[in-house]
Amino acid sequence: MKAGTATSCKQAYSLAKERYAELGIDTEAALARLEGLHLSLPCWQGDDGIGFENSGAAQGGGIMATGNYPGRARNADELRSDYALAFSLIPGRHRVNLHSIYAETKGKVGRDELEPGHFAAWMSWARESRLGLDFNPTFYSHPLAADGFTLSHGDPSVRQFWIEHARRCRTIGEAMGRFLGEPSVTNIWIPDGFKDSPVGRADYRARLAESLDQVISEKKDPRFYKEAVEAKLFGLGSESCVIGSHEFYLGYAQKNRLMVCLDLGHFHPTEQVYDKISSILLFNEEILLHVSRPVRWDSDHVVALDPEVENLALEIVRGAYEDRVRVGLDYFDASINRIAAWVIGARNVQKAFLRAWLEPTAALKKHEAEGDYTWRLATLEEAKSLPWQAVWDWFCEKSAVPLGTGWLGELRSYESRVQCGRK
Ligand code: RNT
Ligand code: ZN
Repeated sequence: MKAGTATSCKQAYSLAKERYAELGIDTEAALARLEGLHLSLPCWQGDDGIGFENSGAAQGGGIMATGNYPGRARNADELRSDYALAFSLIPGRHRVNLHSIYAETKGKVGRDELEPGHFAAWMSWARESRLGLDFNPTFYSHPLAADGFTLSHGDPSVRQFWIEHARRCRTIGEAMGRFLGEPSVTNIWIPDGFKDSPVGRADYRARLAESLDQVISEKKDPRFYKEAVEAKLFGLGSESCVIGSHEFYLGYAQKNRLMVCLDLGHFHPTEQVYDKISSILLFNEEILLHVSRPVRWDSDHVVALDPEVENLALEIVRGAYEDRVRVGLDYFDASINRIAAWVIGARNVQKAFLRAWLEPTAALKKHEAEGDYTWRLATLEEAKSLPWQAVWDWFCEKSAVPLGTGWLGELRSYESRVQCGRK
């Protein structure tokens, strides 16, 4: 960056700092909190969710990236290289969210045979790059998931295969956390469901609960391991009934003290996911988020700085839930540069949180409690045009990350040097 830009960025920040101080808001404290926000970036955004398994099974479970932008990562080295560029363009320290199909196995290894060693290169790289790791068993794009059922399957041998897969993934998730010395989150999402209305939904749900009981029966070390279960409203091919519904997993998680994973695309379009947090956290210790942007349906668009995401951040900050919410991103867009998709989405989530930490929450709560809703509305609306962007720019500047769309230059050069050569 040019020296002049750096100076004006600092000056703009000083003015913003004063402006916020007049409202009793400490911008330095907000920046320190932003520094502590570690986002988990989905590996599936880097390669359209295909993975390295080469099982020959078509993509399944309703998971399909659309778009034909060139430069998809085709192997783990390419994916790590792309990730490295993304992390250099996002301020702060973050996490990599892996699925089991990103194992490096040198030859065919079944999902019911996976071991921590198949993720050794990911683990060493994460440690060297000071990144966290999170993990997911993969219950789709596999011949034994082709009929749309896995842990709730009517055939005990199919169920057993998936139970074994999930058990192994828990061991891998724990090994990742142990290797990095902090808890890694393993998240279970299964596609099981019916295109048309089923008659025996209760049987399927009972089988899912039984399978999960077997999956989680082995105790894991909480210093290195956390786990979540992710519900869904509907999917491609499971439009009429999803076995792992929100009620199913909320109950299961509360009974077994697991986290629920709330994906922004997995609820009715008029439901507000942020409104669920303060209820769930009365009864569960933690929540995992899959921040996504559903356009008309669970479309998994790149996260925008939109009201849904702003309200999510505000709700977490207003409830002082920062230590009880893990923030993952979940989308797969193949119509734009895949690295840019990571950068844009992550920076938007960071901006939403920064804006939330710059809100005069205590004063708002006080006036609200006194019934002064006029003050509340006036202040909330004025807060929207406070100079938060100068604080954001300063955060990027301090983190040696390009301001504004400045990162596009580096991205374009990498795209033509590296990504365009991939066929
Ligand atoms: C699918 C879920 C799930 C996946 C990833 C790839 O609807 O959102 O989280 O997106 O596991
Ligand atoms: Zn998700």
